[in-house]
Amino acid sequence: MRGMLSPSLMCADALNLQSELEALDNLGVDYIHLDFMDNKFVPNITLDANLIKSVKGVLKNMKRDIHIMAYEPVQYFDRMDIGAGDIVAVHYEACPDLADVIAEIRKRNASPFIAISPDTKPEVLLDYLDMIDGVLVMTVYPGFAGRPIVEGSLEKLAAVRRLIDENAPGLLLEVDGHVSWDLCRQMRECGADMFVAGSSSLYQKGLELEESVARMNKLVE
Ligand code: S6P
Ligand code: MG
Repeated sequence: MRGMLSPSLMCADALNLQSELEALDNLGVDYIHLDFMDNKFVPNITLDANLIKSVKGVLKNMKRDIHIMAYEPVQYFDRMDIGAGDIVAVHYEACPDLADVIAEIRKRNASPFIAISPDTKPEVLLDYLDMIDGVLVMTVYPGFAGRPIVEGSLEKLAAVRRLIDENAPGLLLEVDGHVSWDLCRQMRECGADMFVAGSSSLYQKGLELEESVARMNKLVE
């Protein structure tokens, strides 16, 4: 499978979100990465649930890739209008009732992913692999853009890929955090399928979106 981009909307120009979304959609980008935070699981707030819902009305081909960094995520699902075509990643560390949360995502015909923070071991995924469609590996500590990659993240990405291939082949592997121009090819070689592009690549100042999307597609192809 070719590598797919998921540009992070929290890194785009906040005053021009609609035109940013339309531009990405017209360039054939597969996903738009939508970060939701509750200021509890992580010490920050970014995109709000109503905005995440509104994004749906603008997209033609691009799909929503919703990354929920919050406790008790189910309470937000209706407000985000989660449904068919959406990826919804919820954090292992935030959900003691993970199997129930995954079932709620399935009930809405969306695709459940489990997100794991840098300090969480890949083996925790084993109990859930048959319930999900993918894994999101955080290679920075969640909460903010522009953070440095956590040491050992490439090895961890490769370990998650092996775990998937041995136990549930076909699941998607998404990498989120410092997916830079320098690192994205190595992340691809470690087995990532989806690449969250933020301030380390597509949203660096002064770059032209069309050229940057083409460049990144080439690096992760
Ligand atoms: C961070 C969030 C991420 C960021 C992304 C930004 O908590 O989940 O999706 O938006 O990491 O990219 P970068 O290149 O600035 O790390
Ligand atoms: Mg994210």
